[in-house]
Amino acid sequence: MNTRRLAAIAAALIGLAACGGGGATNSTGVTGGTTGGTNNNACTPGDGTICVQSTTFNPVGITISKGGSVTFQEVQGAHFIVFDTPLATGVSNIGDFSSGTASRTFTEVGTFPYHCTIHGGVGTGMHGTITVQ
Ligand SMILES: [Cu+2]
Repeated sequence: MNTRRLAAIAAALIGLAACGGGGATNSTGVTGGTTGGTNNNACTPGDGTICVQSTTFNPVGITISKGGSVTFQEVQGAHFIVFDTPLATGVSNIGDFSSGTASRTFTEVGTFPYHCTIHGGVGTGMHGTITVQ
């Protein structure tokens, strides 16, 4: 009488789940800031906030009250933001913008256009308008 033995080999597969993305931790103390230029900043457009996205301002047009401020908030990309004519009194260009926020206060009524020199021009491409009433 023969006895057979069977050996069973079990193989286990271990899968590793890789998680991509995720928000960078900003330790600079700048609200919404990132030094990587990646799209990791939540931004709610409107109510005085202009989200600076990869090639657009959101919203393109925004209306605030006289004496109020607008805040540009970085979402993605590196930009250079300048105001066009007519210039609002006391409002300076923002210039290099690739992180954090920048606010400007408008003390006179009017319609004030601006654009990103990297992704747009006067009234074209990455541009926007601030209406003060
Ligand atoms: Cu730009």
